[in-house]
Amino acid sequence: MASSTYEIDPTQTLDPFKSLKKLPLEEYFTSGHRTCQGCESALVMKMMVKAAGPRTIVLGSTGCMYVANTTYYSTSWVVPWMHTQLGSSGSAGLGSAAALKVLMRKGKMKKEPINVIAFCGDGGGADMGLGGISAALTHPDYNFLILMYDNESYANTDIQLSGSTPWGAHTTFSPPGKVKRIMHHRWKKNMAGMLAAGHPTCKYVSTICMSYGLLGMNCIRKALTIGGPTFIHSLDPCPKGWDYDPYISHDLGELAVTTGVWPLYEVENGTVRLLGKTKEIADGRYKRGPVRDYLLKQGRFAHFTNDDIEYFQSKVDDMWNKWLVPGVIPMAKEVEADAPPSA
Ligand SMILES: Cc1ncc(C[n+]2csc(CCOP(=O)(O)OP(=O)(O)O)c2C)c(N)n1
Ligand code: SF4
Ligand SMILES: [Mg+2]
Repeated sequence: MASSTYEIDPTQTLDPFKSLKKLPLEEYFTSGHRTCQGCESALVMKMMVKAAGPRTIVLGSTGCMYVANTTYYSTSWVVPWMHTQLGSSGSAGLGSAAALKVLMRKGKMKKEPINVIAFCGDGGGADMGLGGISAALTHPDYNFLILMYDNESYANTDIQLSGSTPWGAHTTFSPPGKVKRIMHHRWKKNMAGMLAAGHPTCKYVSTICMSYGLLGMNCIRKALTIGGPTFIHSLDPCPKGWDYDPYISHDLGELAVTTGVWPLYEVENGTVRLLGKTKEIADGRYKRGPVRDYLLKQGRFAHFTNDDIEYFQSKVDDMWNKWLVPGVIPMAKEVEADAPPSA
């Protein structure tokens, strides 16, 4: 695999894990956290750092994955971890990577590959910290990964809607009422696609869902091996915010992918690849399920009528049938029947 740009020896090779049975047994995010039962974001933290290994620094912006994981005098992090301000994952990742590089260049630290992972929630990443992430991804000389764990709300402060909340969802900012049923009219931001399309210096972007854990961990290993800057967007079912029995967290992640709501893909140095079940759907080897199966398992969509479900379905169908690359690039190519001859 490619070495990092630290010019260090030995190079880091985080080869893909071959199977779940061959995963290392060591845990670097362990007991001691207070996330809800069935919290997929906690699982993302655990698998993220298992994929990265012990030579890793994690920087986490405010949100559930800060507050619930670092109760006073206890933490579940085994690797070095630092809190950063809610909108600061971009600057924290870039600054830490730059500091490591300088310390190694000046001989104040042993030269070795050290993974820098800055994580943020959807509120901290897709809304508040978007400018900082965008700026960080324009720096090709530093090695860091920004991972956005997306539970589709500002969960830690009691489920307010974010730019990542799906259309129509019940949140504390969009409670359905008798007069007005749908209180949230905006479509979820296409965060990973936006960052991939807008930042040619970003060497790797992918979407993951830890219901497909091996794939998710291997995307993280690939991002860390490529170096940086890199970005990963993870969709994480959240029993509290999505209002369902924690028992079905894993199933909901699978349904998000198999209904086509959450396409899995990677963009590596400008090349797009659909991944896993998403590729099977695109190739016609797997039939995309109806979004109804995904939506109606969640209390946040319990107020949906058949018309609402049909509208949601039509938007997902558009993504699959009209986008230049399904789930990635929302622009459609215009086919001009009477195109003027070129001059
Ligand atoms: C500048 C700033 N504004 C508001 C807050 C309050 N706050 C703390 S956590 C949080 C929610 C963050 O949402 P998200 O990034 O999606 O993470 P989640 O809680 O969903 O894990 C908010 C609004 C804060 N800490 N800092
Ligand atoms: S509110 Fe959601 S994201 Fe936060 S700890 Fe609970 S399940 Fe996890
Ligand atoms: Mg959130």
